Amino acid sequence: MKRTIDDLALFGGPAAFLNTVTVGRPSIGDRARFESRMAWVLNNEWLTNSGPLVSEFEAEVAEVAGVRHCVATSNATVGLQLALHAAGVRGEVIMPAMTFAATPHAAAWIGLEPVFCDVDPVTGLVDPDDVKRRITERTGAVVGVHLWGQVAPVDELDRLAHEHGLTMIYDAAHALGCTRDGRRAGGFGDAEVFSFHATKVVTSFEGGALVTNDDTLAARARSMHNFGLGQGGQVELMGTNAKMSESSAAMGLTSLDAFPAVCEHNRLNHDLYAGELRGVKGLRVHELDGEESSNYQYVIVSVDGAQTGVDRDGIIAVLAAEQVVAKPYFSPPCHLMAPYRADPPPRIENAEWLASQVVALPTGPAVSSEDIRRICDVLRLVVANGEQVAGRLASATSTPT
Ligand code: T4K
Repeated sequence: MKRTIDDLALFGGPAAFLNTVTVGRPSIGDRARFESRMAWVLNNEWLTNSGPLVSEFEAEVAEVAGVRHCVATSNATVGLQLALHAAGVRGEVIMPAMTFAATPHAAAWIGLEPVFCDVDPVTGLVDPDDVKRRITERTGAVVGVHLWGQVAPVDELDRLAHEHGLTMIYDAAHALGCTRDGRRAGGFGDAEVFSFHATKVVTSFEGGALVTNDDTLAARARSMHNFGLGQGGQVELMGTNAKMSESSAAMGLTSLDAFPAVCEHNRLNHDLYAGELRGVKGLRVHELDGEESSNYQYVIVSVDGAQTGVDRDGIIAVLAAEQVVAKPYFSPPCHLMAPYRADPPPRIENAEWLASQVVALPTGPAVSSEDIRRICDVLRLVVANGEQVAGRLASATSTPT
């Protein structure tokens, strides 16, 4: 255990971990089961284009989400494009500034115009009142984001979209298995899109899924994700190639098998972090509503630099030296990213404030209780000596090499 800041790896001590502990380690599930599924795929010689494992994966995701339709995609970014395109959206798309770049990219890449709105300062979820303020005659859709395993205020957003005749899509990349008022993410708005990227709670290597209860939208999306081909094999719609492969579905099914156990492991990890960091001045573990279900795939901590003495980026640097990869999900907010930054940029206050403070700490099946205790030991030591650590960090970065 480290006793003084000289023991920190950044200042010459041994690293707390021999092997990197990181945010985003994949939940691959039972490896033997994956290998047998892959052997089956190879024997079957059907690798993509709506194969049997993709169909099975779609049925399982639809069941988890409690929806009628699921179209598996190659990733969530194209899934969002597919949703917006299949719904015929034009013009501006309102979305929170506090999200991953994929949300605005998906819209901008197909010629739509992202318009960023603010979020709730506590939950980080999209603020429906600010969405309302930003609706113009050019608005075509709203994209709500279910951030960090919490479901956005869907009733307010769905109502707003309905009143203004807008398409309502949810970026549900973080929200498989999560609920709002006991209702699972999946059936809200016109469509929702999950991510099954390597770093997500269920992974298919790369992958996503558009889910909906809208029969027409589902049929259009299914055709469009396969070049716009119709039942008869003729091109009927303008489409793209957004298909999931059989190998991805083999991984997705195996990862899904482990999903309940992984959620439980993540919940225990989250609670352990909260307990270990309770009372540490300036560090706050983001709480999730205990009445709702969550996959707990991110453990988010807010760092109030005025209290800790060392800011969020300093803490990330200290942890990195200890072989702990923590990530600032999501910083900067999207309206300050190069492709979207106006001159001068608008102020989107809550999103900016949150983005300057938040850091995601390692969790997932590869992260044990012992790992978490060791990470929290480092954090407590850093905060107890915040100004000294910040001073030494500053002189280390200003020393010419
Ligand atoms: N909407 C939202 C709100 C999202 O958060 C995302 C994706 C999307 C939409 C789009 O979904 P996809 O189109 O990707 O399906 C990662 C992911 O690439 C991205 O999918 C994810 N959100 C975002 C939050 O995180 P990076 O740049 O932080 O990834 P990277 O490569 O730095 O990985 C993070 C850590 O994960 C690494 O330090 C180590 C670990 N890792 C990563 C990979 C890829 C592994 O252990 N194994 C791996 O294979 O963006």
